[in-house]
Amino acid sequence: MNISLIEANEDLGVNVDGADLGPNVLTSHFKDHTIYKVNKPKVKKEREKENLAKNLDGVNEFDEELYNIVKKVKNDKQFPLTIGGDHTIAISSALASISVEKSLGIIWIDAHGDYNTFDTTITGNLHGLPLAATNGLCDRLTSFHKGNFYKATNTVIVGARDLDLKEKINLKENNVTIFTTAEIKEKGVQKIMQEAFKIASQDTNGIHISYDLDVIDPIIAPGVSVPANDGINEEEAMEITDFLIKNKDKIKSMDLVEYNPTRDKEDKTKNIALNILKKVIANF
Ligand SMILES: [Mn+2]
Repeated sequence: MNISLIEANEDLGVNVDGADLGPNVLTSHFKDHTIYKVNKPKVKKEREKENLAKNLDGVNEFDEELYNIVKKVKNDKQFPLTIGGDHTIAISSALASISVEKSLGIIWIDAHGDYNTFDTTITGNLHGLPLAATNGLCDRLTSFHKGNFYKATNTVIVGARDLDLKEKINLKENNVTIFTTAEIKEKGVQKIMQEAFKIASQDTNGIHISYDLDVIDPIIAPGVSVPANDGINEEEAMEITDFLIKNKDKIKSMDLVEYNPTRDKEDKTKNIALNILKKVIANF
């Protein structure tokens, strides 16, 4: 299938700067592909501790523009591969895809749950909310979206190991499936991904994949904004990628997010991200 790359140059969802600089570094290696760009609005980043919806207007302005581009790519019968950026960019890439496909499941490959709501967030950094937003639990982040949301019962997190207390309650109450990093180590990538695909595709028209680089261990991929120790290794990251390729018929859209070049060491994270992208672009 023809892939369109979309640079989601955004870091307003997180306190740490620099995730907006990642996409362009990565897409510069794929210049013979169609590349769209969405840049973050020129606003001053809100950082006040007591503000529990930091940069809400900026994130919304950005996401609405990205939503329209991903929708256009889908309607042009191209495959949207959105490259972030902090993970708030997936609110719009995922919802744009389901607005065209009508019914989809979602697999969120991430060390974090990203399943806080405005009622449970402790930091007010909005990149802790996007998965809940795709499930329709954060109205203030999805006003541009008309149509179905992702059902929690078709929502799967793969690689979780750093969940907030109240976020855990949200996940449990909504029946989101979680596969931890420990379960990947114990059962292997194949088994976990097979199970994840089964749950996400149950009674849907396909799957949106959102791949956060912080699922990988920060010793080998330090270039992310919020690293979490004891992650998956490079082999496992590539095994996940190979699984996606083998099952590409079910996949309707994908993100690769959170590469932060200002945090990287010796281009380690960049090289892993490029290997994932090269494989996906060559094989989808
Ligand atoms: Mn994330």
